[in-house]
Amino acid sequence: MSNLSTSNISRRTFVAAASTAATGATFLGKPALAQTGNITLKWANNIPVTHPSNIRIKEAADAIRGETGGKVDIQIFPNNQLGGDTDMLSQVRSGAIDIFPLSGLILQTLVPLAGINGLAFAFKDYNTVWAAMDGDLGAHIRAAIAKVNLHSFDKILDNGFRNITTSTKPIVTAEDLKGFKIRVPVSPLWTSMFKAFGASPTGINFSEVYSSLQTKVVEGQENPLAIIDIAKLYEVQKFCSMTGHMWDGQWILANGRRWAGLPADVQAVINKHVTTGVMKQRDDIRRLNNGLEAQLKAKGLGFNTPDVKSFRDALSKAGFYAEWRAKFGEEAMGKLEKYSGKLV
Ligand code: X2X
Repeated sequence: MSNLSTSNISRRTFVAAASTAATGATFLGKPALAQTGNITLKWANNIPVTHPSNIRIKEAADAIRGETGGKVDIQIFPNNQLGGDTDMLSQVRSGAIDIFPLSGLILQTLVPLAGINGLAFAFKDYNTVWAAMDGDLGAHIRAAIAKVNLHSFDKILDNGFRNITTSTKPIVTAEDLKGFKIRVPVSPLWTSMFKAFGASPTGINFSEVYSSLQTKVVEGQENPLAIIDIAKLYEVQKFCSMTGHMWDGQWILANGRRWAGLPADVQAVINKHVTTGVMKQRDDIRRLNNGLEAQLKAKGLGFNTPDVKSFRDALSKAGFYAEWRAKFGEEAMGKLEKYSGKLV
C-alpha cells in the first residue's frame, strides 16, 4: 500500500476496492452473484408471445440463465397476462413486476416528458429515430424516468411508425377523422393529437383493443403493421391508411429498488444480453413493418396512401405543436428538434 496514493480516491471507492481485494466478494462495492442466492425476475408485457419483443427477450433470458449458471432466471409473462398497461405500470412501481417495457407515451401519465418522441411527424425515418433515442433526447428522457424511481435500460425497443386502421371507411385526409371514434392508448399526448384532428378518441389499454374493435365500441385504432398483424387486428378491421403519424417505442423499465439491489455483475450480464436482444428486435421490426403490407393485403386489409400534409397542417392549425411546446418546455423541445427540425 505504501506507494498507492489514496488522496484522489474517495473513501468509499477505496473501502470497496479494499474489501474486494480482501474477500473477493464484492464487485464495484456490491455483493457479487457468487455470494447471493438464485435471482428470479418477473418480466411482463402487453404483446403476444410471437412478437419480436418477446422472441428476442426470451433469447436474452436464455443467454442470461446460461451465463449465470442458472442463477438468474427471467420469467416472461407476455400478452397482458398480469394486467393491462396502466395496471402493469403500477405493478412495476410497487415491485410486483420487476421489469416491464412500456411506450413512453403511456409512461407520460407518470413522467410527462416521456411522451415527447410521440409528437406527430417528428421523425422522418429510422436513422433519425435512433440518433435521437440513443442520443441526447433519449438520455434526457431516461434521466426524467430515473426521478420516479424506475430504472430504464439504455436502449428503447422499437414499436414502429403508426398507421390508422378502420372498420368503416378509408382515412385519406385529415377531414376523414372528423368525429371518428378511435381507440388510442391511455396517454395525454395521444388523446390530444386525435382531438386536434377533430376525432373522438377513447383511451383504452391494448388488452381491450381487439374486443373494442370487434364490438364496434370504436371504429378504428392506430398501430404499426407488426402489431396489426401479430395481434390479428386485420380480422376486425377493413382499411389501413399509411399515415406514419408518429414513431413509438417501449422503454424497458425496472423497479428501481429491485434493480439497485442486484449485484453489479448480475446487472452487467443482464444489460449485455438485453442490449443485444433489443438491437436484434429493432432489425426484426424494421423488416416486418417494411414487408407486411403485401401479407396483410392477402389477409383482406385494404391499403391506401393518405395525404400526409393534410394531417400535419391540421395539427398546426389546431395549435397542437404550440400546446405541447409549452408543456414540454424549450429545453426538451430543443433536444428533440436537434434531430427532427423545427416543429410548428
Ligand atoms: O397499445 C398499443 O397500441 C401498443 C401495443 O402499440 C403499445 O404498446 C403502445
